Amino acid sequence: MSKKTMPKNFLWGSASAAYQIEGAYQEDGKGLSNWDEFVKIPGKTFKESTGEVAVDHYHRYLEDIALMAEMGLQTYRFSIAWTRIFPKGKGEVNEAGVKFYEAIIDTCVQYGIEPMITLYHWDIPQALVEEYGGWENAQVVDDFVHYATYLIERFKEKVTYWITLNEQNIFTTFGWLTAMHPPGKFDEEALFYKVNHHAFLAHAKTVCAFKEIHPNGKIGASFAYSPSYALTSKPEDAMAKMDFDNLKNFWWMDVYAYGRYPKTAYTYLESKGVAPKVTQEEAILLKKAASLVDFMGVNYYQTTVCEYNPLDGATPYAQMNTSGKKGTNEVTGVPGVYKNPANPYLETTDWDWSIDPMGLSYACKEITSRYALPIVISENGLGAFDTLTSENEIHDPYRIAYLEAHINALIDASQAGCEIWAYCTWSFTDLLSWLNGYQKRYGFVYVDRDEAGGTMNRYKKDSYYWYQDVIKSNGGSLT
Ligand code: GCO
Repeated sequence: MSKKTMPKNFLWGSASAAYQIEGAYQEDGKGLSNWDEFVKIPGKTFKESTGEVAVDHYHRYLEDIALMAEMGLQTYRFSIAWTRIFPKGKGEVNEAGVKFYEAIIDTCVQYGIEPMITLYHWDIPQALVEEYGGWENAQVVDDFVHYATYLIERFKEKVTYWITLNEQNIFTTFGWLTAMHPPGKFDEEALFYKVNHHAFLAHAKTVCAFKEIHPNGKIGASFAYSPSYALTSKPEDAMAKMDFDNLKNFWWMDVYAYGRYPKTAYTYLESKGVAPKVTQEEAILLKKAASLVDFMGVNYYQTTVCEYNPLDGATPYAQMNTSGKKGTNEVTGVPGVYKNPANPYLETTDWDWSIDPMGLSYACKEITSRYALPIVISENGLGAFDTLTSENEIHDPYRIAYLEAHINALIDASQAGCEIWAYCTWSFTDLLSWLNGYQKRYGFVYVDRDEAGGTMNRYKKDSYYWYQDVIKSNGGSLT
């Protein structure tokens, strides 16, 4: 048995997102979001699955949080649906929506679970998309800040940890480059960088306002960080890795932590005519927010391999494997810069995501030495097919093995000097996978439902009891 544990105040948690769990998509005054509309387009999601009912958390949150408490969970990260608070994105507050989240927060607090709020997990009010194009228009910045500051004011007494944007790199890549998420645009590179610039400004203004309203609170963004490795020691591959990092990782993390874009990536994008314009006032705002941010939120799932890409046509904006059939991923890359082949040393999930526990340690060390910021692992987990036995049990040794290896890597990073505040697994209950329906399961708690529906009954998986021991022993129970 390992004697290695995490520091005393460390928080063991789990995470979710509103659209993926709540359902009740038109209840109690909720407005429609971009996702409520997008899933209606045939062929966009697995078997046309939607979050209209999701796993019915809206009506079962008491049961779900009681399960968290019984497990001993120390923090619960969840997102707020903007459309429940401001159904049209701005204007009148929908008190029923606020009350729903207040009840979640109060229930967590009563059980001694630290609530952690994500302000934006991809569901922008459709009204703002129709009025001015949503994230494509700079108007979104003030509407977002208005929504965010309303919630910070309202919940500042009860909630310490706040995340501005979840995986800005993913929702913008899928929204404007690969057409897999709303608004479903393909290869709109200039727009992609513009949208990101607006998102950075919304994040930055929120961080600055937060520090005025809630000086003792902690705030950061959650980035989907996929550290990169060079395929070989060929200098061309090393350069491909560096260019990839600047374009695909530091482009976001440098703005959150330093308040500026990486220079060489910016110059390259400028030469292509797609770099975002940055005014002097914006540059000051981004710098100020970077000096105030408390932590780097990291969603960690996998690492990426980089290889030099002569102009031989790797698909710049490849579609992801959404079939759950291994080996169907396309190779992505930017001709002349890099491409991302599979890692010959790593196993993959059924959805072709590489499994790399050491990559989590790598991610933490890179952030610590590059930014000297504390880290919140806001997501990490394994999407897999699970089976409910006739005794209503779920044996998921693969999930336990995955999490155990990743937590061991996290402890290594902590002992190497990284300041890690929390670890949230993805996810607590099974939930809707945006593109993969209900078949791709991440939870400690199995939900009896598939694309056609189900009883919605909850069943504890083997991993539920396993994580309970991990929490109780602060990591000391790991082998
Ligand atoms: C999926 C994804 C998501 C994300 C999460 C990102 O299968 O749909 O894995 O569940 O991990 O929403 O923040």
